[in-house]
Amino acid sequence: MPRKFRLGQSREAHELDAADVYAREGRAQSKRRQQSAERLSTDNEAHDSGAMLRLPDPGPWMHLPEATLVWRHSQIVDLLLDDGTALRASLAGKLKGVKLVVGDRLRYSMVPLEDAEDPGLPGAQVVAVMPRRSLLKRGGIDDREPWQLICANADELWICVAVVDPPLRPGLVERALALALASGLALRIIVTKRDRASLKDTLPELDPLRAQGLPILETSAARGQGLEPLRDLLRGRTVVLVGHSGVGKSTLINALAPDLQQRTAGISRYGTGRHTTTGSRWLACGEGGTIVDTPGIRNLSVRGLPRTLLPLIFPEFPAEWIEDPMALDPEDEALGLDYPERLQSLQRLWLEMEERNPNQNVHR
Ligand SMILES: Nc1nc2c(ncn2[C@@H]2O[C@H](COP(=O)(O)OP(=O)(O)OP(=O)(O)O)[C@@H](O)[C@H]2O)c(=O)[nH]1
Ligand SMILES: [Mg+2]
Repeated sequence: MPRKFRLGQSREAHELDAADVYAREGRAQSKRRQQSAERLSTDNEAHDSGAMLRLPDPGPWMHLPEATLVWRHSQIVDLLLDDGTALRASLAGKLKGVKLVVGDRLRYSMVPLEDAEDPGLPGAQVVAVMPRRSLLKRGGIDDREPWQLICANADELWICVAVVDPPLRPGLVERALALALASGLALRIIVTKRDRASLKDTLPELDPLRAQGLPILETSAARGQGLEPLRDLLRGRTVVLVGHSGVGKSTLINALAPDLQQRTAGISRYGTGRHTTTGSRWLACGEGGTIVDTPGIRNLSVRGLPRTLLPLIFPEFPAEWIEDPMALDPEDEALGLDYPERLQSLQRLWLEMEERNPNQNVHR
C-alpha cells in the first residue's frame, strides 16, 4: 500500500522510530516558533490580541450584494444569500489574514468563470466583511492565536450539558458564561438526555447555577421532551449550540427542526462523543430562527478575558474575595461556603484570565 506523507514530512520519515519522529517534530516546531517570534518582534501590532479581530473597511464594496457565511472550509466558503439560495465562493487576496467565521456578513462579487484562473474555483468571490454585531470567541493556545472564533452575529449561546455520557461538568457552564458575557450574548443552559436520569434525580450539580438564577432548560431529544420552549426561544433569534462532543447538540437540532437533518453518531465505549460534527454550520430554520451547530469542544479557555467579568460570574462572593481569591482556602469551614467548588472555580478562572503567552520568552 502506498504510504501517506503529511505535508512537510520527508520521505525518509517512516524509517525513523516514533521517538525520533517526535524529536524531529519538536525541533521543527521550535524553529517555526523562533521564526515567528522574530517576525512578531518587528511588528508590535501582532502582540495586540485585538488586532486579529479588526476588519478592513468594507466602504468601497457597499454596492455589492451581502450574504451570510454558513460554512467555512479553508479558502472556500458557502454563503446563504438573502433570497435563501446557496452560493460557494472563494476569498479575495485582500482578505488574507482576516479571520472569517460562521455568521459573518460578507460582500461578494460574481466572477465570470472564464476570467477565473482556475476553472475548478467557485464562480463568486468574497471581497469584504461587514462589521460584526457580536463575536463569540474563546481563548486560544498562545498569542499568535490569541482567540478561537466560534460564531459572529449571534444573539444567544446555549451551552449544552448531558445528564450522562459525557458526564455533566458545571465548570464548563461557568466558562461559557464568561465567554457569553464578554461577547454580549445571552446564555442558556440546555440539559440534554434528561431521559437518562430518573425524574427523582434533581441534578444537584447544577444547584449553584440555579441559585444564581441562570436559565436552565431540561430536554430529551429522544423522547421529544422540553422542545417546545426551545422552539419559542429560537423564533427570530440566532442561537449557537456549544458543548462537549456527544452531548447531543446535533440530535437536538434534528428534533427541533427535522428538515435540517444534521449527522449524529453514538458514544464511544469511554462515554465520550466521536466528534461527529466537524465544522460549524449556520442553519436557517423555517420559522425565522437560526441555529448554529458547532463541533464538540474539549474545553472553553477564558485566557485573555478581563477579570472584571468575575463578579458577574460569581455574584455570591464579596468583591474583596474576587480581587484576591488565591488568599482563600476553599476547604476553610470558617468561610461558610454553600458550594466550596465555586471558590475553586473562581480561583481557576482568575488564574487563567491573566495567563501569559507561553511563547513570550522565546528568542528574547
Ligand atoms: N438517550 C438519549 N440519547 C441521546 C439524546 N440526544 C442525543 N443522544 C445520543 O447521543 C449521541 C451523540 O449525539 P450527537 O447529536 O451526535 O452529539 P453532538 O453533541 O452533536 O456531538 P459532536 O457532533 O461530536 O459534537 C447519539 O448517540 C445520540 O443518539 C437524548 O435526548 N437521549
Ligand atoms: Mg454534532
